[in-house]
Amino acid sequence: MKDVLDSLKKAIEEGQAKDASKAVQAALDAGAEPGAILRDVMVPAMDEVGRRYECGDYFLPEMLISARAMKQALALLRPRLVATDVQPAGTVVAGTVKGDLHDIGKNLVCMMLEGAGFQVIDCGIDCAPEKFIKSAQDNGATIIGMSALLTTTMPSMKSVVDAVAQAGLKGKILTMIGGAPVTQNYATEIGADGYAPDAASAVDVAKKLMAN
Ligand code: B1M
Repeated sequence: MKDVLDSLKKAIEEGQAKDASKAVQAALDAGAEPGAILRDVMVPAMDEVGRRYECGDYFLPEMLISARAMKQALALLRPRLVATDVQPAGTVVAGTVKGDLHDIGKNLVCMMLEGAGFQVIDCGIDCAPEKFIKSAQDNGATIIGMSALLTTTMPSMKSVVDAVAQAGLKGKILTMIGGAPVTQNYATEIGADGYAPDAASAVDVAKKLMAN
């Protein structure tokens, strides 16, 4: 099993999409738990890609092909992470904020929420405040979940929180934020209702918000 997981990590780091998918399938066939494959192998592989980019070993194209390998491998895990027979726990509109194109973390959060029985409306990437709000209103959502991976796009989260208040929806539509540079302090500072550091805790936070 260790060989398979090592080859999965290497395939994502090196952007070998076919090898990554084969390795995920092999790991699943060998009985590996989908959440553990994700947490212990695939997410650390993307962290390594970020580290290589930061120190100049990788450039944008390498990051892109690693992201493509990650996405294809994730597609194989998706059916195992998303339950189908759970009562709807609430509706969440989720998206990556304006100016930001990173969507792997956001997609994972969507999958985990769906797996926990939430109906998830995915607004995609580069999502403007009006789009978040319109989608929440159109779909009767209780929570807007925002993801940002860039320090430069974090302020877009405040724009959404402010737009919810300006639309007179504060308390009716709750806001929840996450993403690598985002912190609980930042959530408190901008008046977001919730913050989660990872996809698994995003489910706990969404459940807490629904219970309030
Ligand atoms: Co970009 N990028 N990138 N990138 N990229 C980072 C984020 C960076 C940290 C790399 C680095 O320098 N080490 C850096 C940001 C620096 C900063 O702002 N502090 C960076 C940069 C600089 C850039 C560009 C500006 C590069 C350039 O053009 N010169 C550019 C910006 C484009 C834009 O958005 N406008 C850019 C572009 C890209 C690609 C397109 C090539 C690609 C994204 C492809 C895609 O997503 N489809 C990419 C990638 C792949 C990365 C890294 C390597 C990996 C991100 C990732 O997918 N991580 C990243 C380095 C890193 O993060 N280590 C990097 C795996 C994912 C599972 O984790 O998204 O953190 P993450 O999600 C986690 C949690 O954060 C949390 O749960 C998830 C799962 O546990 N979470 C939430 C996320 N959203 C949440 C929402 C919630 C709750 C929890 O509630 C709603």
